[in-house]
Amino acid sequence: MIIVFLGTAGCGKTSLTYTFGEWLKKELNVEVSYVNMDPGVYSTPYTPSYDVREIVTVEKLMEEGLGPNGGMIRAAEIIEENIHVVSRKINSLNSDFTLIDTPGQIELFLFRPMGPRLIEDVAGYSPTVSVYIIDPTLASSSSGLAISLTLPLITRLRLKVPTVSVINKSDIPETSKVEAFMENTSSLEDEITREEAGLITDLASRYIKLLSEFSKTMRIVKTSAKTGEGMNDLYTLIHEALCECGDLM
Ligand SMILES: Nc1nc2c(ncn2[C@@H]2O[C@H](COP(=O)(O)OP(=O)(O)OP(=O)(O)O)[C@@H](O)[C@H]2O)c(=O)[nH]1
Ligand SMILES: [Mg+2]
Repeated sequence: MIIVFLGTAGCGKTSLTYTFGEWLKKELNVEVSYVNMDPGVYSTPYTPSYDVREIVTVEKLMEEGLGPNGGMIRAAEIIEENIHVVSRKINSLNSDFTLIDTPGQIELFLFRPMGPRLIEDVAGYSPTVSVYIIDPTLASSSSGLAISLTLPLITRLRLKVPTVSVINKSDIPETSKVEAFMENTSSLEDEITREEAGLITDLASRYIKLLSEFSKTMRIVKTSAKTGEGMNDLYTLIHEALCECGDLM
């Protein structure tokens, strides 16, 4: 099974990849391979079985004169040119679970061809699910949460694999505000209406309706890569998502 972790910069992709992988090894006694797809990372808490920095690093491109953003974009282009090499290497990993950690800037993986092409290649080979990580620090205002809930839908649309959502950093106080909104979407709608004014109110209200319609079956769990909370729930959620789409029976 392949599990891809993605989310906005600093939401805890690398930490959760590691904490979840170690939990799988300890609790389920299974073999786990880690894959690093972030050409910009300096170090990872796990030892990658495949590391895209074999192909390119942002650091090297910056030494050659590019700035940090130019470096990331060029790195993404180089990875895209080599994407079939990357997917072949990932497909040849022979573990029960392969966990893929993605670049800090979500747009590199999701909005450019890199992520969709890679996932198309690996999902043809193994059951694949993506885990969209919501950062509570970005989701503790009503419009911030609305945006955070849209990104898993966009992820599902772009990667075309089952996508589950988690609120990571459950150990920080912002999480309870996010939870309160999640429990009552009509309060979220009211809050957005209060936050915004005029024409935007209508947009906000329709937007929330759209989100609730598409999120009906979307159960969100809380995790903390720091304390280890919620790993069992995340595992169950991933399993449910794959069973529902028929990839696992
Ligand atoms: N309190 C708390 N902090 C966390 C948690 N998960 C990650 N962090 C912190 O959030 C910061 C970013 O964590 P990373 O795991 O590097 O996040 P990332 O999404 O991989 O970051 P980029 O790849 O740079 O976008 C670090 O300071 C982590 O220690 C968590 O569950 N709780
Ligand atoms: Mg990272």
